Amino acid sequence: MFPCLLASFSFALSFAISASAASTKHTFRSQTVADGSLAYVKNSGICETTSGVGQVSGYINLTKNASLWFWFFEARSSPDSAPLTLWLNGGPGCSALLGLFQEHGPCTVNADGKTTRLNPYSWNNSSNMIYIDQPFGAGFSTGSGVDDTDAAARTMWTAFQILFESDEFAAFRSRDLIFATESYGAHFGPVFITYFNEQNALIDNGSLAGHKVIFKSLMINDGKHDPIIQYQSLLDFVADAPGYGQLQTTSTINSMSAAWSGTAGCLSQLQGCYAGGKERTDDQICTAANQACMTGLFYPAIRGRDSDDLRQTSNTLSPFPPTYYKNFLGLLETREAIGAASKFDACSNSVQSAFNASGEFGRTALPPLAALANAKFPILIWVGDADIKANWVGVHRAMVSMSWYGNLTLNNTALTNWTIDGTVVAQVKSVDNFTFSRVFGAGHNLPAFVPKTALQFFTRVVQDVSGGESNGSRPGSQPSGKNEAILHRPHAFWSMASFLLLLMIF
Ligand SMILES: *[C@@H]1O[C@H](CO)[C@@H](O)[C@H](O)[C@H]1NC(C)=O
Ligand SMILES: *[C@@H]1O[C@H](CO)[C@@H](O)[C@H](O)[C@H]1NC(C)=O
Ligand SMILES: *[C@@H]1O[C@H](CO)[C@@H](O)[C@H](O)[C@H]1NC(C)=O
Ligand SMILES: *[C@@H]1O[C@H](CO)[C@@H](O)[C@H](O)[C@H]1NC(C)=O
Ligand SMILES: *[C@@H]1O[C@H](CO)[C@@H](O)[C@H](O)[C@H]1NC(C)=O
Ligand SMILES: *[C@@H]1O[C@H](CO)[C@@H](O)[C@H](O)[C@H]1NC(C)=O
Ligand SMILES: *[C@@H]1O[C@H](CO)[C@@H](O)[C@H](O)[C@H]1NC(C)=O
Ligand SMILES: *[C@@H]1O[C@H](CO)[C@@H](O)[C@H](O)[C@H]1NC(C)=O
Ligand SMILES: *[C@@H]1O[C@H](CO)[C@@H](O)[C@H](O)[C@H]1NC(C)=O
Ligand SMILES: *[C@@H]1O[C@H](CO)[C@@H](O)[C@H](O)[C@H]1NC(C)=O
Ligand SMILES: CC(=O)N[C@H]1CO[C@H](CO)[C@@H](O)[C@@H]1O
Repeated sequence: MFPCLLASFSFALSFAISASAASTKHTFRSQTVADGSLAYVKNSGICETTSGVGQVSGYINLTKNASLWFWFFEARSSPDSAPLTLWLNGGPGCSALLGLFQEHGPCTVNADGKTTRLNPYSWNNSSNMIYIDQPFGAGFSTGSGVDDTDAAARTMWTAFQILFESDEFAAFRSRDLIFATESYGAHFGPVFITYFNEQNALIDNGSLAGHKVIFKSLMINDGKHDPIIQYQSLLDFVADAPGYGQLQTTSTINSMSAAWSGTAGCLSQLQGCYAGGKERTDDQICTAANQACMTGLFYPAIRGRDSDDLRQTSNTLSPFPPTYYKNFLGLLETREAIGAASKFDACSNSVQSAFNASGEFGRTALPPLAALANAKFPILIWVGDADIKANWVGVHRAMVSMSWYGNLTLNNTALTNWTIDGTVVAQVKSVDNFTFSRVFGAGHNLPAFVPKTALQFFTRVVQDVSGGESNGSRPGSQPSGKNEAILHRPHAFWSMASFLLLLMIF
């Protein structure tokens, strides 16, 4: 991987958890982005304590007063060839550190809020990982002023320009990149990748100078893709959540139904919003439409239950996943060690309000996703079966009704059981490079509930982007044998149910 880190490995081991090493601050000043810089620390010894595994944490400064916080972890094996995965949480305005500490990062914070333990199912077992708090104001990030996904995409592009310009991250310019996100990330993922591809094309034809940022794969769990389809699916899901049954009383369901289809109801207001497309003059219509749907459908749908996990009640004193990481990030020692200068805001209300006011909550995120699917861009859409908020019935309906060549085939393809060690953990179906999965026993923050299953899915995506390069020294590589040629052909993985079963028993 990047030479400086490699070179520092021998002593990284010894100073891994020493505070003095963590206080060594590095600065990189961009020559291309005015006021652009990186301010970071290396090998803080926080969270990833596996010896020899490097990390970098700090700020990507885009202007004098606006910075994105990032936390990078090397892959636990083959970091110099493993892909780089970008993880973003949703919200909008929620920190990527939710994903890091609650879902799939190198460590989990213990109940004392002060100590951590290694996560054997960390995604850096298979890939280099970079967690970024965005937009401005989320997590440890500073600044403000981003109120929609288009603006967030431009910011992230600039952030990658600064990262790739630096010696610290230069080695990743040509690396396979994976985009992984959840929930509101259903907006971020498709829009960011589409914008990056447009920028890449401008670089290719000589009209823009910069580093190309080429994502090879997109994975979205529990996505909020489309208000009309997903508010409607709340009705169906609450009436009969597959495998769990009816979630609310019949009278609640009837009132939701009235709120959905009534005059000036959720549906007709959303249709008014959709009719305006992305016109900012319609922002207020979209904001109001979403609010009507929240009141009329969402709140009744989750009454008495945890919106993120139907198996938990709303008044649980200590809901799963726990939030001990907030105490940990509140400690001055932690913040000093990792180079965080600002206060941590797990989910920023001001970002929420800004996006709310921009009307984006009432708008569909499907068109750019459909265009990527139509271009056979590798996509994994996976959903925890116990999530109410972005339930799998609605996400599935969104995927089969969006405009792309595979929608009817996907609809007509049955879900196939996916087994780990003899237990059915998920159901899967694919059309070429597009895969949909319903994951059993998981709520909204999917990997938090089923870390082992999630790592297996993730490792599969990593192998897909790595193509036939997979070999015995790579995490999760397949045993050699007569299936190898097929297994190493990227899109064949998911579409062949019989192989899936076979594969999952490695
Ligand atoms: C970058 O931003 C961080 C956080 O706001 C700040 O602490 C740091 O001084 C900035 N560094 C540079 C070089 O601008
Ligand atoms: C950041 O600084 C710019 C001018 O450099 C100013 O326009 C903007 O309002 C500032 N934003 C914040 C959040 O302070
Ligand atoms: C580069 O491509 C963009 C669109 O992809 C186009 O608008 C622009 O005119 C092209 N520039 C050149 C120099 O070809
Ligand atoms: C969104 O805006 C509406 C209308 O102003 C308001 O009622 C609602 O509380 C806002 N929601 C959020 C999450 O900011
Ligand atoms: C499926 O996608 C096609 C475009 O390929 C579109 O014309 C059609 O309306 C879509 N089907 C549904 C059910 O939405
Ligand atoms: C999708 O499949 C379901 C049955 O599983 C069927 O009722 C529905 O009409 C199909 N939708 C389309 C657009 O073909
Ligand atoms: C899939 O798994 C479920 C749950 O274990 C089981 O009930 C069902 O029979 C399985 N279906 C097939 C085709 O094996
Ligand atoms: C799947 O994606 C890979 C990598 O982008 C591409 O080479 C391949 O052609 C795609 N598969 C299909 C069936 O389009
Ligand atoms: C296996 O992969 C590793 C890391 O990508 C590489 O260093 C090694 O040369 C590969 N071995 C073979 C036999 O291809
Ligand atoms: C982590 O990767 C190693 C190979 O590099 C593999 O043996 C191990 O099974 C992986 N751990 C998990 C939990 O998948
Ligand atoms: C490949 C690799 O580094 N695997 C590690 C996975 O994480 C556990 C710690 O939880 C390590 O013991 C393994 O070595």
